[in-house]
Amino acid sequence: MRKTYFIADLHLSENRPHLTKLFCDFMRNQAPQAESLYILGDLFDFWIGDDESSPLIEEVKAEIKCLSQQGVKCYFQHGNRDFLIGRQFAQDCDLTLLPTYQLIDLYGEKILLCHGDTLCIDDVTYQRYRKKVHQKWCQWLFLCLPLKVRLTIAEKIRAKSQADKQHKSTEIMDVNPDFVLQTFKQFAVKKMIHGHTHRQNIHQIPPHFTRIVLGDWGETASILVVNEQGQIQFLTGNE
Ligand code: LP5
Ligand code: MN
Repeated sequence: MRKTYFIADLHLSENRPHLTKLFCDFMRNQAPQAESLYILGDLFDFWIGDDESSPLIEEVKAEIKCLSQQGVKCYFQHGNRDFLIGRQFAQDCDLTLLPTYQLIDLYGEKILLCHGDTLCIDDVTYQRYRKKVHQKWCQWLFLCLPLKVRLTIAEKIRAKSQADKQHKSTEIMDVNPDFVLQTFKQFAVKKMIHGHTHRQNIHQIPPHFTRIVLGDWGETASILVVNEQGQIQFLTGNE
């Protein structure tokens, strides 16, 4: 049966090699059964430019390229940690980059895809920061800096973010329900899939909306499967 996989928030890094193993296992054993794979952001723990290379980065690129070559169409939407993934990375592994909001036709059903951070509008300090780092000139300037300097800046941002998060409530760091409703209406859809909040769930929202939240990867993988009959299932990678 035809099916499509969705994943997000793997946060791959050299510090957590078991995540890379989970990813490689998924890409080799499960992903080839799908017709498309959507990665909805935060594949990497952070990304400071396509010119960075490491054994982890090369391994991930090779896995995606190998999957693409098997005929599985691979798509990527930026997360708040890897929004600097660019055309070079995508080209290196035959990945199609998607905009912040993407509508897809999934077996006859219109679905909205996004990372999820843009739905968290109550997190005012984050949204203010996001607006700044999404400015083209700011990104261009950052990418002109030597890798070592970029890494230092990224570490500073990560530390500040960690510190700030201690003072934010879980509600503030979740999606804003009114804004979610507004987004459903704006895109004229009844179903959306996103990640970011790490709160894997399927929310039925009256009168007829469905918000599917992808889980993050940790002890196990978190994979959403939708088949051609519209059946939805979460897998952990151990199936
Ligand atoms: O990802 P998570 O869940 O930990 O936190 C997010 C929000 N934090 C972030 C920051 C990322 O974690 C780290 C990104 C590293 C990017 C590397 C490249 C950067 C280049 C930029 C140049 C163009 O996204 C967090 C949310 C949380 O999700 C829940 O939604 O709350 O947001 C914050 O905590 C943001 C802070 O409130 C504000 C941060 C201001 C940082 C300013 C740093 C200044 C230092 C500059 C040094 C030169
Ligand atoms: Mn995120």
